[in-house]
Amino acid sequence: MSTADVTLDADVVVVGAGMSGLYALKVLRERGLRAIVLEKAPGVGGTWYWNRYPGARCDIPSLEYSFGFDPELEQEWEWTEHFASQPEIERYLNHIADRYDLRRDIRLSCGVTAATFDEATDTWVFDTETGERLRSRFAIMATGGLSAPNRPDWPGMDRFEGTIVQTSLWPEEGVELEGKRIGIVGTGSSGIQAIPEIAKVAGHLTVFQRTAAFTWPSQNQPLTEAEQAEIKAKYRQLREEQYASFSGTAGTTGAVIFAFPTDDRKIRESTPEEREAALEDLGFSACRIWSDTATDLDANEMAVELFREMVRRTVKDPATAEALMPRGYPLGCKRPVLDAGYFDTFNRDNVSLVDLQRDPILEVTASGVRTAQGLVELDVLVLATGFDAMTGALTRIDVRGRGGRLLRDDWADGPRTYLGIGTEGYPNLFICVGPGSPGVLATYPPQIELQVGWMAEFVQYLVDHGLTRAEADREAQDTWCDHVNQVAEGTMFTAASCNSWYNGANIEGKPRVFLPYVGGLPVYMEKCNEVAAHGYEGFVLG
Ligand code: N01
Repeated sequence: MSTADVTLDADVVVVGAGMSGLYALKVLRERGLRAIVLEKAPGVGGTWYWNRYPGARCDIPSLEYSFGFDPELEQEWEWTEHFASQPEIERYLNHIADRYDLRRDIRLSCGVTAATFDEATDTWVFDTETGERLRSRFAIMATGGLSAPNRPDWPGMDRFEGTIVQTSLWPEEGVELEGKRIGIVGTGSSGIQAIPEIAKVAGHLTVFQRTAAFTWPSQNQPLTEAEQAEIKAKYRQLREEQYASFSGTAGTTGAVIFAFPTDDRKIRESTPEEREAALEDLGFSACRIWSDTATDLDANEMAVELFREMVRRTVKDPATAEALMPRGYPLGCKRPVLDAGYFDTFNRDNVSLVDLQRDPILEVTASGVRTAQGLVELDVLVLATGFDAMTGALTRIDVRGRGGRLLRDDWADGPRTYLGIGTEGYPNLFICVGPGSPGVLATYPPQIELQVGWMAEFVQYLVDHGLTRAEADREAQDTWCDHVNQVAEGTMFTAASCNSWYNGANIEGKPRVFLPYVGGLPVYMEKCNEVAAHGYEGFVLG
């Protein structure tokens, strides 16, 4: 079959109907390209479909965690809080699906199991859970950075007679929590958001903590009409600030007092009185104002001590407070967490903490979780144990490229990408917010508009030029990967003591590779635009 004769279901199959997938469909369609979205979930929204656990909410101000592509949409949509809750964001994404008539090209409950590149025709063939098979010229993998759940495998899990539920797969019909004996494992963003909410309804809540976290009070508030109107009046300016900002965030609408260094105050040169004054003024944020903590581990440890002091002052039981104090890794190596009364929750009579570093989980039994110190009887076990981040959603699909090579094998020692978008050996396949792009380090909606917009333009360029194949060049890919590593070097992200999902350390056996591009969104897009301006330099076109 010649490449011209092949019958295509679409020019582009987009895998995933989260923010990236919805936006991809919209922009591809506007360019006259036929796109079909395949989505595993029965609803749109991606992460905001699956993560509907109590307390789920975004940690980016709502007026910024939203799309800027249509001023009318921006003006008509009303956010009710500074930090939007999961139901509100899910409603927003459903609104987008309806407002732009996207649903007719989205197939729900249609998870992709395999994607195979057919070299004879330069097309991708997709196999789905429904048995449906689709063929397209291009593949856009909008599979998400934090969408492949990490499920621990303790002995006896299948024997548990209660309910086991993951925060990242929370059922639409909810989970009966009222008055129950509940255990929760995991104290990252998901666990820290869920714990105060679950504690309010649980008979008893046991928190199983492996690593104490850094978390700051979000100080979330309802968004007043006046506040919202003020932002909306200057929305264009705000968006431009977002696109030009390192992290895609202008920081103008947050209720949180997120202190960052404003001058050159060094904690190493500070007096105890100055540090105490910072604690009194800024509370948990007192550790964040110093200019020397990002690169100097001793300075960092002094700042961590301020954080620990706040835990000591907040949590009444000294042993619990001690266990909740982060140790052994630097401030700034993990994604900061925002909470609503997290540490105060441990002052409740119905909440207790198990420090897994002293008292590890041995097994799950029919009636609960057994640690070295005994059995904790439970009705519900909640797993807030995170994700196989940035690569898991792709490597869990059988993605086969040229010569039948398997992406999962090619990435066994860590992902290799060009610009986080293309990967050598897999022509015509483009990855959204992938490893080697700012991904999880930059606010998704503005980043998606820029990156997915760039992809759509690339696809159109290929179609307009009658090109049927575009593949990342090996050398360009190597140079990009070296650059990604180089930029991360020397930051707290790559400190030897930093075990995080940013570097794969949270998943047993996953190679330790720092995954996102830490050079910032504007520098990244400048590079992408330069590549485009030079005829998509670094991609082999044919
Ligand atoms: O996942 P995590 P998350 N036994 O990996 C523990 C975004 N997000 O879902 O630190 C015992 O951060 C693990 O322990 P340790 C946000 O970007 C955003 O909470 O590996 N414990 C850790 O405590 C965030 O960073 C929002 O030692 C085990 C926890 O589980 C990212 O998603 C809300 C274990 C996992 O924490 C991931 O957050 C939610 C085991 N076998 C998520 N395995 C907002 O917008 C894992 N753990 C606010």
